Amino acid sequence: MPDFPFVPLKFTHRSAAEVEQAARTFYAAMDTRRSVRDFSSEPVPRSVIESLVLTAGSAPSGAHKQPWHFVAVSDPATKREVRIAAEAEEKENYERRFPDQWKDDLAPLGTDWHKEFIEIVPWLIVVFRKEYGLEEGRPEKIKHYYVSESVGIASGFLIAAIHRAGLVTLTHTPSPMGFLGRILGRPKNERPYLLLPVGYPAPGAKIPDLARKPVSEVLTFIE
Ligand code: IYR
Repeated sequence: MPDFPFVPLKFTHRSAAEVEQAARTFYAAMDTRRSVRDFSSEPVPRSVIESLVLTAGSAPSGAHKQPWHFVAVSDPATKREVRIAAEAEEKENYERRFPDQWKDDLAPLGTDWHKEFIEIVPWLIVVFRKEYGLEEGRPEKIKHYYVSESVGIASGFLIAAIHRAGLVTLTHTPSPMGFLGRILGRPKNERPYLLLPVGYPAPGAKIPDLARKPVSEVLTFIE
């Protein structure tokens, strides 16, 4: 046994039938999740954001380094600053940087450079990846492992938690998003990863009519 402490796993053994049922129920709940671009300004308590981020932070990570940081913004002036900077980048993307192929692929989503939702929504959660760790008053960098994978998984947990709480979000990646580190005053070891507006949908919100791939297309069994 290793020298570090180990504790017993807390685990409830479920029967095959119970596992079957639980897997189906969770799928049914998750399958109703949709990305939303049309938000209401209805407030969401800060305590909810804290619970959502606790769920995100329960994700596995390389060598348990937890290489993430979350910034939750409700301050109107900061949201405004983020919106102005995001729209400036997106305007450049849509008008000059995106190749035609990319714009064609986005057409079914009905997106453009306008991002009013950044100001309307009660909360923005900005996910940062920590390229390496830094400790108060120490110059050395703490090595982090599999940062993309770890932060991607944590973001997946966060999106699932937002959905299960009864709220909606959008995986928004204004690009390039260096402005988020500057506006939010993050240290040099952090890089912005995702911007998640979190709230309720606007009454009558519409979403694109998209279908998910059938399981036969995304799953291969070798038995
Ligand atoms: N970030 C831009 C463009 C965009 C890119 C992809 I890939 C999408 O799936 C959706 C949007 C925007 O938010 O408009």
